[in-house]
Amino acid sequence: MDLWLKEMQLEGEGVAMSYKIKETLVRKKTKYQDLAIVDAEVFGRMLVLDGIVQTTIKDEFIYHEMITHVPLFTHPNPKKVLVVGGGDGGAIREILRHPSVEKAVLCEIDGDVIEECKKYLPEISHALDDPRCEIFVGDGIQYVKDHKNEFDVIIVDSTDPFSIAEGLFGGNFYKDIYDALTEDGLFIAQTETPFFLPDTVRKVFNDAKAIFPITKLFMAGIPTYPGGYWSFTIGSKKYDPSQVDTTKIPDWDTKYYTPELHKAAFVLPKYIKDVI
Ligand code: AG3
Repeated sequence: MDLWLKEMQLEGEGVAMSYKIKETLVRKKTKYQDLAIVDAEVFGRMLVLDGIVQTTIKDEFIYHEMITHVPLFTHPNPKKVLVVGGGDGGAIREILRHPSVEKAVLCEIDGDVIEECKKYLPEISHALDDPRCEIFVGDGIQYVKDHKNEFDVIIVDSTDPFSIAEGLFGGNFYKDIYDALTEDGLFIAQTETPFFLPDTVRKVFNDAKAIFPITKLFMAGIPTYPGGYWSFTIGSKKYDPSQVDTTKIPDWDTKYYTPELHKAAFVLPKYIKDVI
């Protein structure tokens, strides 16, 4: 019997994506959500929260490289970085490749995500054990409110804007993020699919724009996310992420990010320019 995971990519609106599954490694109800780690035929092990694929062994490099290296190579000397969400540890792994980073704090609301990813997705989560990584299990909104003028870069690696992640999208949270950043800091958030959710992308972008002097959106192609083409929004106090000096960025052993692509990712198709 074949086992398939069917993700409703657009709840109630008739779009789904299916993956043939070889094995279910863990499935449980945590305090906050339904958590599964499964082994899929094509994408390898994947983390699934409330039925939504969050990250997979095969394509995680795209999301994690872009959500970290774009902001961290925009800031000239990022020392202290905060990740809100991101309990799988993929963003932390990429952040800690930056030699200037002294401390990377992970604030994840669901401790079970961290524990299960440590157990079943070590390729993604291994940097969570690095001494420069500090883990805080708790509410990101409260954590950001409690820390002022402290982080050079804040990365919002959240689930979709429903349920526990709803408060991580929008003006109130971005205002607290602004205050938690140092005077030349910047933040980045994963901001969904402009193709399927134009209103969400528009609102989030404009909320950030009302608070940050420089606000930019870039795109990356991610096969397991709805529409296959995903947006990220950066709000920055001083440095323009789309105007980096690419000659100053080292050519690392990455699989998606390159200095050239850093700039190119901000060149948007017309329908997306029209969304924001
Ligand atoms: N964070 C989830 C991105 C949103 C995915 N949404 C979706 N597939 N509908 C990724 C976690 C990786 N650290």
